[in-house]
Amino acid sequence: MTTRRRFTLTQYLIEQRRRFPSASGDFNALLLDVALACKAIARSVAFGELTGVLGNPVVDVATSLNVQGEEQKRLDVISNEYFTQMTEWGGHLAGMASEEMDAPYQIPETLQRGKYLLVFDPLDGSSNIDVNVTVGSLFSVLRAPPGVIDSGRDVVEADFLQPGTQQLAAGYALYGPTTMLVLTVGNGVAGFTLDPNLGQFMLTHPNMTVPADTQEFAINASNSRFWEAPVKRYVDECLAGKTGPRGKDFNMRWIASMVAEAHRILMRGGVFMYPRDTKDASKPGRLRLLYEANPVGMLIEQAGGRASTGREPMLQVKPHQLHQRIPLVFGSKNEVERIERYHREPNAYPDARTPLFAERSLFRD
Ligand code: AFP
Repeated sequence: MTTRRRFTLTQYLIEQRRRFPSASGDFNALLLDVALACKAIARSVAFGELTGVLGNPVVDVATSLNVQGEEQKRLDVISNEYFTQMTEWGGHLAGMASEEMDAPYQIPETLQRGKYLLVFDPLDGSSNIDVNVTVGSLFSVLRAPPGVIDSGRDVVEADFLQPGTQQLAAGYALYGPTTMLVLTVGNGVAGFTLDPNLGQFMLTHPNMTVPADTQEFAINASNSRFWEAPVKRYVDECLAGKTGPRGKDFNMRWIASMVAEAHRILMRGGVFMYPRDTKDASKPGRLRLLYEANPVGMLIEQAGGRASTGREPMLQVKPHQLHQRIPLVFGSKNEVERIERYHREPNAYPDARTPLFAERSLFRD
């Protein structure tokens, strides 16, 4: 059997770099450092409890709550350290920001600073770690503002507050039955599978695209009583299946690891919703804009899908805070556009609770 020659991540990046003849190679080197961090995290995830990284931090960890006020699992902390340690020394970064760090991370003054910003969620889906369900890492590369590059000054929060359209690259690592890296550098989406024997990410999915239609939706249905009318309308119509206005049956999934949901949608279509709800008025959504919604948004749109807040395209949102949350809907283009349309017609839903459409009877009860 002739073994099919596969591209490595390095070869793919070199191919992509041909579009920029004057490129220095810094961008590719940064992405390879990110890939190394993901390989290190994959190893820690794979060893799990064998190395005692699961469960909550031991009491000697100074702060076991992250900026979101959520319990930090030890693997969250380790994953964050892998990202900073593997990428800070290469001289490509002006600074970093992470879900696990309150303030932007400064490149040590002993190291050279570069022209890019790295934004990441080192371990997404961490509530699944202890039950051995797929988790992932998310990352996004931005260009540092000119003032930062020219002066070499420390980065500040404002440097990161760029809309998703400004992303130069975005991707995720998926720590599942296989470890994968899915990446866009602005020219489509490519998927790589980690070859454990080589320790290399091999190109296995060269041109990932999201089907425009689907019969599969993902949402945490336990929040349904908090949803806004357009989301309730959309989900009710999916649940009505063939008997309802959609005229076809739908399937539902909820893994509670957005990276895993995003990968399923990239592979076979679907729609993911974590909408604004009334559960906690202080939170306009659960997902974070800069290091979850934007990288996934870039990947999905590069693959021909659509990413939205439900009311506006995700990548056009102007961030106002490093850790801000945002309502998130992404996936098959035609489904996301339908959900957006429902948000433009909030009163169009013939909801049984609305007196106008309540059950009518000739005989008043
Ligand atoms: P954790 O990283 O805290 O587990 O959150 C994961 C996540 O941000 C996203 O990956 C999931 O889709 C979503 O939260 C799950 O939220 P629920 O636990 O409310 O279903």
